[in-house]
Amino acid sequence: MNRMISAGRIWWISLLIGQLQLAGIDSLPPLKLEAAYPQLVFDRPLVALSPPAGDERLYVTEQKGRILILPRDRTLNAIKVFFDITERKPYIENEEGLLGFAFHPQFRSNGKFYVYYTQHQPRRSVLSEFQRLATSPDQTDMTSERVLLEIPQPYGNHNSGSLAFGPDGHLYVGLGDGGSANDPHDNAQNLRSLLGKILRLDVNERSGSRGYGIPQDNPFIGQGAGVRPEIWAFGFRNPWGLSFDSLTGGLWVADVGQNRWEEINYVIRGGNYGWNTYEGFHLFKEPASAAVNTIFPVIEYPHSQQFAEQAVFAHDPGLSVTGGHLYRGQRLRGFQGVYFYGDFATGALWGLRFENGKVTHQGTLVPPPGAGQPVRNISGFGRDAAGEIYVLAFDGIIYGLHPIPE
Ligand SMILES: [Ca+2]
Repeated sequence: MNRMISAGRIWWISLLIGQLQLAGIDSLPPLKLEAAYPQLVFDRPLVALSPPAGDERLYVTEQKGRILILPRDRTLNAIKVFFDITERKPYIENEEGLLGFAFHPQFRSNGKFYVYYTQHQPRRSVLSEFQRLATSPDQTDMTSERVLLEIPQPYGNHNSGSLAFGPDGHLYVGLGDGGSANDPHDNAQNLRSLLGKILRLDVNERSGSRGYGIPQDNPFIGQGAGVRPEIWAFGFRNPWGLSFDSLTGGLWVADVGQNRWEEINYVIRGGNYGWNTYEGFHLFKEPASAAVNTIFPVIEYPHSQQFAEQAVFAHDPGLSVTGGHLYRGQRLRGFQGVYFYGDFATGALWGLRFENGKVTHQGTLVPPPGAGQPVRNISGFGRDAAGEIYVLAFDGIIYGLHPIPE
């Protein structure tokens, strides 16, 4: 049973895998970042997306509680405030605020969308449905709120809140482990807690007293008293940037590490992604047997070169991963099928290609800003109706990606 092997052996296996995996990885060409909306500066932008059909405008969330509609003409500075809960003060601690946003797949006809935000006294995350105003579709009907779920949060960090609809029409919700450090309550491995999980909900149904339905093929239905049927996958610390590949329907998510390893994961039904027994490929907390059938990341990277000799992949260091999207756009030739991700602390942008269970390409697309240049904290990624990808940063800029002419 592989879960019974010792930490030392895990390390040795990791090193061996590393040598194998380092061998066959090709690089990717560099890109450059340019402000996509040169007239606009945002306050802590986190999510940018276009509605599912018929509207190519980008909607951008700000952590303090607004969703803004950006102009079609990107040279203009006219924005519309679509949604605003800033007076509810969701943003108090650094990782709190309006953290998640997703359009219902039938938004065009039903006007529904979903947000995830922090509230206090008591401290909790709220997952709610809203509807746009029938009479003024670029505004939200603030009386339309329907709370689907309130999740008590023991600490101010690791709230995740990343939302995405899958090709199955269900809403996937990323939840962090509850916060503090080390997952002190072991939430992520506990199937009776919603924390440290990715949930899968049917927003069109109701199940008993719940404000949502439980899809019949969720993996943990009937798995024991108190086991939460909402869970799709578990063992996450702070899943950030939940995203579906628009071509294959594959689910990708970053998981922010503690002190050593950042990771990118490909998520499958019922999967255990290891935390807090593993951080990346590395045993974090004895015993290894506490995490059953751990699925290791697609890729990991270290917090410093100090850990490089234990690394499974040759990869630049960073401190806090930001998950992005898999590219299916048209404008960046040679990047079809590349997953974009970055680091909040260093501002580096990377890409990787993952085929048949192996990383085939990986590279630094945009290096961190040099000494003396402004810091570019990459806080989120955007994707528009054409599948083009944007980088959101706390310098307030929404960046587009451009090839570097040869
Ligand atoms: Ca993991």
